[in-house]
Amino acid sequence: MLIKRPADIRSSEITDKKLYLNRREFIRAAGVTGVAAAAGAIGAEALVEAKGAAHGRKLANIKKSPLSVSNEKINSWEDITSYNNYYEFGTDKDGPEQYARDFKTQPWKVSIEGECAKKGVMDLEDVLKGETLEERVYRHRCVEAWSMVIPWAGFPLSNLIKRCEPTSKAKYIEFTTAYDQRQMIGVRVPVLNWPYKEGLRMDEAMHPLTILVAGLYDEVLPNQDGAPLRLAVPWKYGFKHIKSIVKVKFVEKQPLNTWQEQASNEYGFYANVNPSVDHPRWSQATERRIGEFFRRKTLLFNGYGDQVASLYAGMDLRKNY
Ligand SMILES: Nc1nc2c(c(=O)[nH]1)N[C@H]1C(S)=C(S)[C@@H](COP(=O)(O)O)O[C@H]1N2
Ligand SMILES: [Mo]
Repeated sequence: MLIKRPADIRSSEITDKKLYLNRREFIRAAGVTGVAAAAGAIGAEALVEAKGAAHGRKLANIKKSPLSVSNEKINSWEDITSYNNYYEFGTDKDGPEQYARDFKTQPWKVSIEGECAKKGVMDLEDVLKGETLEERVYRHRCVEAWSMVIPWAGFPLSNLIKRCEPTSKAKYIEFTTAYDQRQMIGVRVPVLNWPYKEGLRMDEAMHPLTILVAGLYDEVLPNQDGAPLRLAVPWKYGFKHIKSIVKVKFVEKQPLNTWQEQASNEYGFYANVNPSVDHPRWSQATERRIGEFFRRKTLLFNGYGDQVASLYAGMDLRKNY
């Protein structure tokens, strides 16, 4: 059964009304075929069981991280794998679960480019080689004002950065998501300027809280959550957490990220969670934790201020949103 939480259908939570296609329009525009399309076209979502991802391969030897948040209830596997933003697989929250199911994440290559000594194409296995995956329970705060608590399995992005040996000109990193018209039905619709891109300043990228994620709970990362490799930067809004990364490029100038390119008055480069800087079309003061009824107050830097506020000392966070 598909669980429709009443607040999920509030139009203010839909990312952008201009961009939003309803299910029927999306199915038509993307030319989706098969059972999912049949179910979608007649609005009978129940035909496609939305139970969250099937359980995948178990990951061994995951160590617990002291950087996890404690004393907060972790969202269920079902919540985390059935309520997703991943526009390459459609703009509905329950779309990625269906449409990303057969996305091929093996073999997978990550291209290392730009201002670094070790340029080249790495196999995913080499990216992961020598890394111990840690369970990092992180708060996730989407710009659409919902949130979750997610037990990622990942390793510090700084480890990969060091292996790439960035030059002194490397001030930022630009990440790029896979783009595959054949497998990603969402990219057939020009809702965003594909491929999806994101960026971090080098000190943000090197911060111990910034991780590359390869698992969820103690299992391989499900496709709808960005398999096989996605970013988690817990003090920033969800859109910074780029999925299915195929390119890491060291650059001198601040790169443009996809949402900023889409609407720069609404989405900035920094995108630090900030309850006092509203999105132009809605308040950012509170959030709805998936699975809870009452809204809760959003915390500055998503509650990670002690660890990250110093990165932005002296910066005007109203201008640098
Ligand atoms: N490539 C890509 N990455 C993406 C997105 C996307 O549409 N495409 N959506 C972002 C947004 S807005 C959020 S909130 C998170 C959601 O991650 P989750 O589905 O694993 O919870 O992924 C982010 N990463
Ligand atoms: Mo988001």
